[in-house]
Amino acid sequence: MSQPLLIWLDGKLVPESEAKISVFDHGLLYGDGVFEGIRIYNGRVFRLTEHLNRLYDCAKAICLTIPMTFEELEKATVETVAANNLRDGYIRLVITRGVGSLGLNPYQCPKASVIVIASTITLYPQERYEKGLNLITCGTRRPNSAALSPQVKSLNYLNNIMAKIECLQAGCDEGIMLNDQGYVSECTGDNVFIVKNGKITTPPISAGALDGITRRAVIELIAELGLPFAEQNMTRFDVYTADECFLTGTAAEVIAAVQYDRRPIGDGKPGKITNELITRFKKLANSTGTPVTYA
Ligand code: PXG
Repeated sequence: MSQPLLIWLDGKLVPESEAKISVFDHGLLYGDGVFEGIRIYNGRVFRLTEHLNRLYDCAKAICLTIPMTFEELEKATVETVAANNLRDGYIRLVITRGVGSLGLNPYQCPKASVIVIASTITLYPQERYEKGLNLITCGTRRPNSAALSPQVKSLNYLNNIMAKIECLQAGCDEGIMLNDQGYVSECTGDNVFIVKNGKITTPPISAGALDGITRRAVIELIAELGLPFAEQNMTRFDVYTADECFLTGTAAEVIAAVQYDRRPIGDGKPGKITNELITRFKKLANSTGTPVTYA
């Protein structure tokens, strides 16, 4: 049996069996809160500052005060990783609106709750990292930014979950979500890139894609390689006719997609540029980041 996890909950590390929140927490009642997913590679937290910046921005956008300073939360995150002795793993930061009365009013919730879970995550089977993913087009669309900004990593992921159900019911691994105009936006928890005639393209953030931190890292790697790149609107046709396709995300990392709506992408195998970026991303992830001091 592995050791029970130690969870950071409102200022204390507690065993997972004691890490409980109230049924009156608005995070549960209304999905009112924000979260982050962060990876630990080789004893270092990858792009911690960027993840925390995004978390604080998302909290600000929904008028949620995180009851800890940036530095305190940074310290709590690294301490939780160390307490669980994780060299490689996955951190879930969750900020809930906190306990309040029944009724939407968030101002009835005096204090937000802070949860830090350090554990592991496996998004796709290992075989898929070698052979690539099968994608479909999801009927469920990304929300219009006038309804809810797709930049907010909120605790309300129902539209992504509905899209994921569509993928799984179709016997596929993942799916492309379109925006309300019908342009490709992203996948259910990953950003999407295509390669055509040596040029790499990804939808702009304005297409409803999350400003993914793995996406940013991969864009930096593309620049280092000196490859042609553009953020531009793309349609399903562009993906059908691409030479290569790959997805990026903290949980997914960098992974090839080889089939889309039952059509092979390129020759149906992970492409050369995709494989190069996967190798370079692994190198970057394993050699940079905030070091964790273990006991
Ligand atoms: N798009 C969406 C909608 C996301 O939720 C990404 C893209 C990739 O962003 P990063 O910054 O991670 O490169 C995400 C983040 C999961 C899971 O369990 C997925 C994410 C976060 C947490 C959990 O599938 N994806």
